[in-house]
Parts: sequence; structure tokens; C-alpha cells
Amino acid sequence: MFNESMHAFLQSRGAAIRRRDLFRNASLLSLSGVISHLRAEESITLPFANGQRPLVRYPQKRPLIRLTSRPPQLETPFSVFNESVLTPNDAFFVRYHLPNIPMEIDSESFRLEIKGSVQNALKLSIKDLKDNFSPAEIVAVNQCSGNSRGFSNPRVSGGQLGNGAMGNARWRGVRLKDVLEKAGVSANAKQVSFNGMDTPPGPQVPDFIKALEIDHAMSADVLLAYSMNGEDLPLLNGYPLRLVVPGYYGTYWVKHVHEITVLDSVFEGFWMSTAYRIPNTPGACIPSGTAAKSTLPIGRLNVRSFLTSHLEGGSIQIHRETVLRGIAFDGGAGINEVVVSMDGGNVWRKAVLGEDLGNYSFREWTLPVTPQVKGPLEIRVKATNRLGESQPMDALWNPAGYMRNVVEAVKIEVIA
Ligand SMILES: Nc1nc2c(c(=O)[nH]1)N[C@H]1C(S)=C(S)[C@@H](COP(=O)(O)O)O[C@H]1N2
Ligand SMILES: [Mo]
Repeated sequence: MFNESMHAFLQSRGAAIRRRDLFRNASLLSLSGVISHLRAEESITLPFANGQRPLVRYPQKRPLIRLTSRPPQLETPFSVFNESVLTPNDAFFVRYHLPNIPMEIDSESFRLEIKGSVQNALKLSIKDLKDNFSPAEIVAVNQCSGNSRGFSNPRVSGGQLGNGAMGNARWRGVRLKDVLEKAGVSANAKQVSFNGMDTPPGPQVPDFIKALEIDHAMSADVLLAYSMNGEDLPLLNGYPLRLVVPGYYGTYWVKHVHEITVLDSVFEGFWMSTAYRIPNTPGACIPSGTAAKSTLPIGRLNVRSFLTSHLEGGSIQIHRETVLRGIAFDGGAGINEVVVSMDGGNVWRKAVLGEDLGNYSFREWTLPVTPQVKGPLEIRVKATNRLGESQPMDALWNPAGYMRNVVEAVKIEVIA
């Protein structure tokens, strides 16, 4: 049983919510008003226009940046990424599409259903998964397709995110493939769809269902995870079970997954055939302000790297050694090299890579520097993966603001 349930949390603050009223009359309850008990001045300003955001505290979470309250969309403050290579559960970002999210989940009565084009349909409890399948563990980055969208220029609609819609965790659960094999996938199977316990507010809104190609679903890396960084998943990150699709954008990582359907055809739901599609061009890029001629479902993460030790506007001391530090990641080939420039991109120095937690993880990098000149300094970071893929110096653009991976430039000051 999930003790500190969302429902109890809301009740305890005097908000008796009738769920069916939430969408019809959104003002009936401002979830943010209920949940935010931080002082009003606790906010954060993201480095783009309209970037001032309140910090709010949800159950099991430290104060996070509020993007929307219904459904909850919470961004991780960037300073968290300098704390550790694994993102703490209480700081991990939260993204939902539908306002009716599970407020209370009983993990004992929870069942995962496997159905469709299978020999034996299954209904499995969390205990069944833990007792009857071998455990599997993987460290992997979950990044929203729209991470960093707020920097798009020209601007695009959608959540105006800074760089905090990503996180790296050690996921533990069972292999999806083992569960599908137990159910016996039919020879005609083409795709597998995944539905979570959140529901649309009405018939006009499509349920959030995602699909993977059958070969992808049967690959060893895709997990049904019940644990994150050694603990149960937080409610807002998919308790008691979520799909983990290493190397792929977060949109496939279905939370509270309770319905898996093996399909003999290509799934045509809104969230595959209309949403989360990218231009079918190199870098998923098209000239700004235009529309894509043809699109395909978003797939693997592209290469990214960040400086985490120093934030925009920070300072370092002249003639003193300072260790610059950050993270890099990609869609699963693994990071091969991180280089750093302190002169606008002319001279690049190779950073030292930290511990290798696997190809799907954040890879830490460090570089000791001793600045010799006082004044403003622009630090750029660029990573390359083992396939030779890297990051563009100028940002690529697409209408949804997906897959931003421009070489980041952070301005700091060298002081005496
Ligand atoms: N059930 C459910 N799962 C979902 C979503 C959702 O709206 N409902 N959003 C997806 C998207 S777009 C992202 S980016 C990730 C975010 O995972 P997190 O909330 O654990 O950070 O969840 C995915 N899984
Ligand atoms: Mo997302």
C-alpha cells in the first residue's frame, strides 16, 4: 500500500476533490494552491523570456520548478545535476499529459495485464514479477523530448522547459521480453502498446498509450521497473511499475503501466500517429517557421553535454586551479569524448571522463582549469559518442522544440 498517497495528501490539506469535477471546473481546485506551502518568493528564473517559475513541493519531492499543476509537470532545478551522477528520486522531474493521474495506488491489488496477440493472456501482481522473473537492472537517462524547449528561437508552443526535464537513475525490475515470452507472442506480432493508469478527462481526449516495435520490445534492455535508485518508484514517477526504454525519449517510458497489448498491426493512437513525431530529416531539423513534409515517431536520444559545476553568472578565481565538472550522454552508443572550450570555440581541451555506469547513463566529466585573465569567460562543452555523433554549434529547430542538443555556452566571470 502506498502510504503517503496523493489522495491523503490532498485530503489532509482540506481539499475534498471529486475527480470528475477537476477538468470541468479547473478553478474548483488549484492543485498548486493546495500543494505549494513554500513562501511566494521561492522561485527560480530560467534563462529565457518569461522564465520566472515558482518552486513547489509535491509528495515525496523536494521543491521543484512548476511548469503546470494539472497535470503536474515539474522540472528539476539544474543545480541538482551537480550533486551526483544519479538524480535523486525526490528531485527527479515529473511529466504527465492527462489531468486524471492516479491519486492513490494499492500495490497489492495492482495487476499488470498482458493481452492481445499472445498464447496466454496474463495478469501479474508486483509480487509475481518479483518472485517469478529474474531481476534486471540498468542505469539510464530519462529525458523528455521537449527538454530545453524554452530556448527554441523562434519560440515554439509546448511546455517552456529549461534543461531540467531529464534525470539519470538505476532502474530495477524485470525484462519486458521475459514477461512477453511467458505470455507467448504470436508470430504475426508487429508492435506492443503500453497504457498507464492515468485517464483522459473526457472522450474528446485520447488516452496516453505508446507503442514499440516488436523487436524493440523483445530486446534485453527494455524493463518493467518497480524500483528506482534502490527504492520503490515515487508515485509521480510511475509507482508501482513503469516501462524503462533505455536510450529512448521519456515519452515511451509509460508510468503506472497496467495494460500491455501485443498487436498484429501498427498502433494508430494519437500519441504515436500525431504527437511526438519529428521531421524525417537529418537532426530532425527544418528551417525555422516551416512545417515538416514527412514525419516519424521520435526515437533515440541525441548527444548532449552540460557544465554542471558552474551556472550562468557564476565566477571563478584568477590564477587558481578550479575543476570544471559536468555530464554527457547519448542514446546508447556511449560517450567517447568530451571537449571544453574557454575561447568561444577555437581551442578545445579534452576533459577526463568519470566512472562508466553503462552506455545509457550520464557520464561525468571533469577538467581542471587555471584562468590567467580577469573578466568574462564563456565555457562551451561538446561531447562525441562512439559512433562519432556530436552536437551542433548552432541550435537546430523543429516545430515542437524536440531534441535540442546545441553545444551549450555558459558565461561566468574570472575574478581576482
Ligand atoms: N502514464 C503516463 N506515463 C508517461 C507519461 C504520461 O503522461 N502518462 N508521460 C511520458 C513522458 S512524455 C515523459 S517525458 C516521461 C517522464 O517521466 P517522469 O515523469 O518519471 O519524469 O513519462 C512518460 N510516461
Ligand atoms: Mo516527454
